[in-house]
Amino acid sequence: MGTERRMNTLFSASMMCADYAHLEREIRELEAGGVDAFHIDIMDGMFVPNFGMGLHDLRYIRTATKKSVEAHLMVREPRRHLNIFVDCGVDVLYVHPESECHPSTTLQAIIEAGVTPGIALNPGTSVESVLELLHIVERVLVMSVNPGHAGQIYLPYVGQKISKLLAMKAEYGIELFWDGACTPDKIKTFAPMGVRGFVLGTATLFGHGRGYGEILSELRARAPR
Ligand code: S6P
Ligand code: MG
Repeated sequence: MGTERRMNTLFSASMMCADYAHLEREIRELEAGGVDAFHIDIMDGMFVPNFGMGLHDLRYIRTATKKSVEAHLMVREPRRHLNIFVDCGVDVLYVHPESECHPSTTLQAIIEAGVTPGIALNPGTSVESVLELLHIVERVLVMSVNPGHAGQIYLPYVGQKISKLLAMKAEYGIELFWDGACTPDKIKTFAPMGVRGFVLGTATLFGHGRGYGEILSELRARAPR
């Protein structure tokens, strides 16, 4: 890892945590604060026990920003609905391998649609169980909380999986992203080790009574630029 080119760290805003009374203002302030991407959590109440953001939210955010928009699909059989998300103009699609009988077919469809393919790994999903998929994805989103809710506590055993993936990322040509309970101390530790990006929710970005620019500047000061 020491010899590889250092890449700037990417920060995504988990829009499920935004203030919906002022969504446009939130988007403007996040952009002005220097956020790199907007993270949209889509849930179906089946794959995870919750309902996240809706298509109206996604379409609005897509039209309101030129920054990258990533959809994290926590739904059963996402291949059935891929066209909807592709038509929304998302830049990145994350799917959970366990949500499909044939996740490689789904990932291939994402690639053919011209969208960046990613897999999201639940805390209980091993690297070994998705090894073949690492050949075809560009991104791996490691979840350090069980999927479905913001504001959860970091599950420490996920750190071993991150370390394992960091050691494999050059061989497979993948970039690692982290979703769930991303605190400043985790970012400070793992960004220099090679985790490319972090999804920021309540742990760091939202609801702290501080400007997004101030928070993001502090994070960037601790991460590769
Ligand atoms: C969880 C979802 C995440 C959360 C994010 C919230 O199912 O995929 O993207 O929205 O983790 O961040 P935090 O800091 O509240 O855990
Ligand atoms: Mg997410």
